[in-house]
Amino acid sequence: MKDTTIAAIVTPLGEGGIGKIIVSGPKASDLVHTIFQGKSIADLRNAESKRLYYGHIFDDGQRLDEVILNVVKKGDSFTGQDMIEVNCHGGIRVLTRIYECLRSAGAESAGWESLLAQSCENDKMDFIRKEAIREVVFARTKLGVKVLLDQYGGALSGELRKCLEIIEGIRHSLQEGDDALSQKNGAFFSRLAILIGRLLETASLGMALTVPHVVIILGKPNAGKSTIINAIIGEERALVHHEPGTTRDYVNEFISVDGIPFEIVDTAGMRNTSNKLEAMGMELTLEQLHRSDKVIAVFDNSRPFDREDQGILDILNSWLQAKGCNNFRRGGKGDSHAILPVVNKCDLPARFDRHRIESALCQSVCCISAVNKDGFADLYRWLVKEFDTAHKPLRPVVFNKRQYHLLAKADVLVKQNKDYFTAKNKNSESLEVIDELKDTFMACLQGNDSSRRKDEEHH
Ligand SMILES: Nc1nc2c(ncn2[C@@H]2O[C@H](COP(=O)(O)OP(=O)(O)OP(=O)(O)O)[C@@H](O)[C@H]2O)c(=O)[nH]1
Ligand SMILES: [Mg+2]
Repeated sequence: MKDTTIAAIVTPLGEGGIGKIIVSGPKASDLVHTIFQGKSIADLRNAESKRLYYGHIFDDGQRLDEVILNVVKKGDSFTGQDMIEVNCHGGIRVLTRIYECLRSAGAESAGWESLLAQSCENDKMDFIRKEAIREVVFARTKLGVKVLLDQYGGALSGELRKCLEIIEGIRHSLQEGDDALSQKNGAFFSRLAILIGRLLETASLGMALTVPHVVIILGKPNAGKSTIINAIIGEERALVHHEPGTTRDYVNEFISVDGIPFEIVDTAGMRNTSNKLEAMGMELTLEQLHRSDKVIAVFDNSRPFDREDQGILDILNSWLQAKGCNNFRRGGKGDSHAILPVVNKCDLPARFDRHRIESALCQSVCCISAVNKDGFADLYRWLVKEFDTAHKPLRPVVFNKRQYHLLAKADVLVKQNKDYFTAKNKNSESLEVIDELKDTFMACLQGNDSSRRKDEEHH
């Protein structure tokens, strides 16, 4: 890839004032030179770094657009290659025509993320910083942007480097072979364990910022699920009707609570039915439930607990069991993060026995009135209670599964080998463990093929 010159459209393809294509690679100037006529420069290959050049792009003698080029030479550019930004007019036609010209001139077409890959390849940034800046583009909340920019700035990478320094310290004292150092090693190991532990604790926040938790609204027909999603979103998004069985298709929207993004899904009510369309809606509900991280289970205060409500409890029970094997997101803090029982229509006289739900789910219910928009503060508090939502500038935060798994692996290695290292007899196996720890941290910092693939799967 080092010899390739790539061209990437870096502004969204659509209508807008300006469009930008970045050409990056050893032949950037040669390539752009063939299609550019500058006002103040005859040969673009003589251009100075970090300067703007005004001119026109030509295709077969035909003027395509007026442009401003930003020329950045290898030593100054973020990709670590010669780079030319072509700033042209916005709009799909203009941008794609210039892009085609660049390709005909010999540039290889690439997505904007390839520029980040080039930057990583040329050691302009480490893999974690690259992951962070890539995620900034997808961030849905201000908090997400702040936390990710901190990681782009090097907060997490810096912490991992600290861990690597500690590991090298342990290696050094092992190689010295001095027994007095075993105490020192113990202290090193404790410090390492603390650093890793702290990082792992940040993962639930970081991962929820990059991959929003899916929250499903589940309940029997007519419990008020669609009224609830409308109240949360603040607009009449889902159809509300007094007849049970109104919602057939599911409705999903993104919301932000204290800076944490959530995808919230309204579903068809669950009950026994002979209506084919309603049954199909319920199939969709189960599919959505399958991919959910959290459930708002809605019960109707104006009606007694019935078989349909029992049906909801049964579904929740199977869902919890199915989720049990993969509940790291909830950090092992129990299931109170996963299900929120909500009793809706609390503006009406109570005919529902809420204690039944409380004893079945071992959790107190949240009473709301969706039509009056009452009681939602508790619901929002529940959504974010597992997260530390205060932004602490420059705090290292783990923000994807790849990083989480590698750090979890390092955590296990440290915990398993702590006593072994502080014992007096050392042998070559100790050094092997040190090497493995180092490899794990390096993989986290620099990425490797298999972990990259895993990371790319989640988008
Ligand atoms: N009094 C009162 N009525 C409510 C409340 N929430 C919803 N309703 C009414 O309950 C009826 C059903 O509301 P929906 O939001 O359509 O219920 P749903 O759970 O989405 O129903 P399905 O889509 O059929 O499963 C409507 O007539 C709503 O106006 C509430 O808090 N208080
Ligand atoms: Mg509905």
